[in-house]
Amino acid sequence: MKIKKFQARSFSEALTCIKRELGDNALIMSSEDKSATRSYVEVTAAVDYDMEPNESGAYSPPPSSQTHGSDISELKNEIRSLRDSVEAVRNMTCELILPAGRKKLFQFLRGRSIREDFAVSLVERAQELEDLETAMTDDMDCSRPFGRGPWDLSCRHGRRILMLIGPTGAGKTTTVAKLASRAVKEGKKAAIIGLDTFKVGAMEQIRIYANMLGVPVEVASNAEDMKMSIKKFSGRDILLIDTTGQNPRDGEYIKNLKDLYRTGLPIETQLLLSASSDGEFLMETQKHYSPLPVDYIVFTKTDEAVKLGSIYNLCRVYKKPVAYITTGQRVPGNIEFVDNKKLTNIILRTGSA
Ligand SMILES: Nc1nc2c(ncn2[C@@H]2O[C@H](COP(=O)(O)OP(=O)(O)OP(=O)(O)O)[C@@H](O)[C@H]2O)c(=O)[nH]1
Ligand SMILES: [Mg+2]
Repeated sequence: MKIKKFQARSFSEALTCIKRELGDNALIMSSEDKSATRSYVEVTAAVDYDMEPNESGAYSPPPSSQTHGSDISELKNEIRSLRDSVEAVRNMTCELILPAGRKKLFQFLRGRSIREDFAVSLVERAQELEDLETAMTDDMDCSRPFGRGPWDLSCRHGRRILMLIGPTGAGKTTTVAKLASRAVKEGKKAAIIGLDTFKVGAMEQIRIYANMLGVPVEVASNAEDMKMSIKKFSGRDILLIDTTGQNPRDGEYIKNLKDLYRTGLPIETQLLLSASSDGEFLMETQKHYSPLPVDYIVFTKTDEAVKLGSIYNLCRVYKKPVAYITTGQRVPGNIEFVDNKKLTNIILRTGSA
């Protein structure tokens, strides 16, 4: 076990240093507020040598063993329960460093799966629930890049080409249909381009939606095809491009997506992430998509999520504006264009009491 003392101006700053140096698995052993005499805080943290981050920031996996079928699922359950225990201990130790009166707010935020260092920094800025709302609202960004909203279909600035990317099953095709239906309702001329040639049946899915909405559809299998389809739809107000969902860890997949931008077309990219996914998966996933020029994040399946703190966590880490959220399977419908305040309220009201 490696034990180290950290001094910083605030507890959240100390936590950031601890995470950077010892990694996410570090445990806080003690803390002392020396601000009265020396204007700093002192926190002692420890990490097991096996859990120290390696050079790439990831943790070394334990040596592999001969495990199969039910053994693996048993192991997974055990790991999950261990992770819960570590989380509980970590929360307790974090609470220790907080000034009295802020612990309840901290627990409230953790009950919404707000990351512990973010929760500490929030309760340092907020005394009451209302202050918390304000602080979180300030941290969110549902703003409007390009001087227009994600759903300004007035097309004053010319036509829009929106491309939806994201991991498998995030809800890209369904959301393309929702957006197309909204465009049609607003009297706009929409068209769909399906780049989804990877999955069997994927094109049928988008064609069914397009027929249902009376919107033309083209299928493209590469960047050149896509360019031609975009040219073909030059008279349309809004083009919606549905892409193949694949494992974001697959470098070839990210490279193929990158090629699409070489066309030089003004494509706005929305990264769709399922709010019901594991927080760790979301953080990891956004890293894999970061080489791409993502303009907005979209959180889908917010209706299925038990907690929505990962939306806040991701907004703080990724610093991309949220375009909208989706709230169910229904097409049309089940899509909400939220502002910072509304999104904060949704996050705060979803979770344990
Ligand atoms: N509960 C819920 N389900 C959703 C939402 N959006 C999409 N789904 C469902 O999620 C499943 C996958 O949706 P798709 O639109 O096919 O996802 P995709 O990202 O296109 O998937 P791939 O093309 O395979 O990568 C479908 O069953 C959708 O009905 C949502 O907001 N809430
Ligand atoms: Mg799809």
